[in-house]
Amino acid sequence: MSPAHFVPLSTYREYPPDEMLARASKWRAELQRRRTVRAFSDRPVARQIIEECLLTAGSAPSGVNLQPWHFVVVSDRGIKRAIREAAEREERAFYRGRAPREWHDLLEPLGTDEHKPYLDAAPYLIAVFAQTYGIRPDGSKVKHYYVQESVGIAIGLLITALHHAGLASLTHTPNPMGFLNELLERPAQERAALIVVTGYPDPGAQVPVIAKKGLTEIATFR
Ligand code: IYR
Repeated sequence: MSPAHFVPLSTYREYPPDEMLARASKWRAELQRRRTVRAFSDRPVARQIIEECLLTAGSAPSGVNLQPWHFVVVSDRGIKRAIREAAEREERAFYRGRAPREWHDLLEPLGTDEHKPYLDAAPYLIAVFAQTYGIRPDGSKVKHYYVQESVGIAIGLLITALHHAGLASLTHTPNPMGFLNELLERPAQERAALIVVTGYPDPGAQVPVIAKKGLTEIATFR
């Protein structure tokens, strides 16, 4: 184990309180424009933009900084098609019976179904894998801590970065997702968390009318 090594915090920036509030409000408005999109254009997007957003995601805090994630960026048409076919197979079973009634009813207003054309239309599918443990160069295992929390935070940063860059995204969760390990050749210690579909929205994209909870519903101040 290497000893702790510290340097001064040089990246922090303080703003006057009124500027802080203005920044917080502006950022809220910016992020409240983000919508989950389910209709994508096939317009290409430069890979470098995705790379920048992935590095943002990779800056997320994680349990003992073990960074228990791996992102597989799929732009290959054949692999996208294979993912679509496998996802639609699972989704068909889900929508035609596997989904409990209650879940089915909740999905109704979102208008989702077993058809996932965006999986081969969008220029990028980013499959996010959570590493339940790591492997040292000598082959021994390293336990990872707070894997789901860490990966969830990284995904949050990823969709924020994509939105900020001007791309639309969809956090897609085919159920179950085991097929992704096989198609994307990921090892057994990795579990697919979800697929982030990203690109330009289809010009005719529509989104469901939904509401977000207000502050008093989501927060308590004591
Ligand atoms: N995986 C399905 C169903 C679905 C589940 C949840 I939770 C959603 O928020 C939306 C959809 C699908 O992608 O259609």
